[in-house]
Amino acid sequence: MSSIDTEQKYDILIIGAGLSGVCALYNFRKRFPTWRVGVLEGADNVGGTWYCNRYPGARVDTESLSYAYSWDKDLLNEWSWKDTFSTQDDVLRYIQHVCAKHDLNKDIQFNTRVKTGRWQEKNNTWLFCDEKGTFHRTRFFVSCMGFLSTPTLPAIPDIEKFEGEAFHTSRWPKNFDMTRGLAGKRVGVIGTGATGIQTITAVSKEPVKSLSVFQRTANWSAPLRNEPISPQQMDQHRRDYDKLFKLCAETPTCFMHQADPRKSLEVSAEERQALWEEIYAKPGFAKWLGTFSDTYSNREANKLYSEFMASKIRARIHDPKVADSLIPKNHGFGTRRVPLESGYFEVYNQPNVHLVDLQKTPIERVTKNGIITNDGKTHELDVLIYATGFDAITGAFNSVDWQGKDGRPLIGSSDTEEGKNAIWADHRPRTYLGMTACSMPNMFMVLGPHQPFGNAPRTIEHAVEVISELLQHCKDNNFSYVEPTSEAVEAWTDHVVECSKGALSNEIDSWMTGVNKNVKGKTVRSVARYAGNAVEYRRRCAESRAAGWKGLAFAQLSTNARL
Ligand code: NA7
Repeated sequence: MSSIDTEQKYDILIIGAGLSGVCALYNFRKRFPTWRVGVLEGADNVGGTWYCNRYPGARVDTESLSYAYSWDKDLLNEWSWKDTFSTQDDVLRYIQHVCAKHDLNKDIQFNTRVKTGRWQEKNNTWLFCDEKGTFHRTRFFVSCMGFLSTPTLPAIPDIEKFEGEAFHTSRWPKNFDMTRGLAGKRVGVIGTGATGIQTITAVSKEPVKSLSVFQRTANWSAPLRNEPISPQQMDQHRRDYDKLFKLCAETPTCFMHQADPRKSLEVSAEERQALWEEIYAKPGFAKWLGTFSDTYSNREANKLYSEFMASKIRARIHDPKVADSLIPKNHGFGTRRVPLESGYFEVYNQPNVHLVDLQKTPIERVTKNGIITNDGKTHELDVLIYATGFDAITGAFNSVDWQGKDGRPLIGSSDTEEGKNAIWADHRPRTYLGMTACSMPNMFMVLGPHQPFGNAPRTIEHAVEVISELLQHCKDNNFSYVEPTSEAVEAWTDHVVECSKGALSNEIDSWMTGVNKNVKGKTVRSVARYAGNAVEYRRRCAESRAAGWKGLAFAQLSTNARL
């Protein structure tokens, strides 16, 4: 039997069944009832990020209320969030409930990881092959692969030699019994980003013999201030959902927090302090996003706010030397994604917790029973947890072998012949509206590079809506081909770069600026996300649509038959 006989056929194929894929599946199925819509998912269940990241203490630091799908009106009326900021298992339970309620799983093929994607010029289709060798042919495909879904291990010599238990936070072993697995053990955690901070706080509460935290870069972090939501409060919240979603649609990052329009240095020191104290006492990202409007573009303003935050950290740690190590020196507050914490800094007051400041004593190598730092010290460990982050933004794309139009690879390093021809040479995305790319016809991206990141479900819903409209346009006109023009891609990519100018975050290495020293070829900063605000982004998408999808080229196949 040839592959043609066995291949599965779709009109729209979605890759990934996390928050994006579930939203896309529901909406496409509803809008295109006669089309074959399917999803391929590598894991054995839905949930994506919220399925994989089962590490202890995992919690969303966006308000749960604004983390729901706004189109599921019944569920908004029925569903009760337990916490202002939900635990990982509650968010996962929510996604699984949405899928069960709308019978979505029947169109999702689990345990199916895509390995190759080939553009087929002769009939305007994509042909995918999964790890098991099954072929999937589709007219359109929608990437819902997530921008933080490909974990990276640290590039440290000899990590394979460790003989204790070792795992990445986003590959936390299923059914790991925290107490039995950690009690009396010498535990090490590498990484102090949002994940590390949640993990370290949770592990410190277990009866571990010792907890050693290996910190390469200190991160600013501020209190989450989670509270339970009572049934009475939930009743009120349900009545306010429309107002809440409207507010999120008006803010720059779709969160419910707005910057104070004043500039830091326009007000007196007392007024500054008053606002900072007010937002510091609030839950969630208020202290990141609710401060003075110039905090992340004006160096002096950022320095003042960072000093305020540093004083808050110092006040919580007994040992001033440890406090000093925990306060970032080389980047200001808010210029990287701010992890929110619940008692993180107090962890370092415990006698069994040791901070290993890798700025002072870098890791030399891993041994079978621990980590050696360059001061010659061996940190003996039974369990080693890698909270070392992700090959962000382009990582999920990079795990598939692509041949776009004319056989072009999607990602490559420009120091190789093949890489020079790559569509995103040197991991630098070039997109139109963050949803489409040249030489990748009929591909659409949800949470793709150059989209505004922020409150994920809000951004996802908008992207799915735009892609639905675009697919409707293709359907109405019998278009079997859509690709952005190179002019539109150049102009959009230039605009994305332009928007990021002046932002202090742009001067700092982080996953948001495309740097990950554990990934070959990701050492130079790039602009990974749209830093113009989400309102402007939506306006530009609407403008393209109103102008007959300006920036996109369409074509009909001479025989536009079903696949
Ligand atoms: P992050 O924010 O990328 O953090 C990864 C952490 O791991 C960070 O502290 C890194 O230090 C550290 N790291 C990475 N590689 C090494 C090596 N080789 N040696 C020592 N330390 C290392 O990932 P998270 O999972 O915490 O969060 C990702 C996002 O998920 C988060 O922003 C939320 O939006 C959800 P570095 O700072 O690079 O020096």
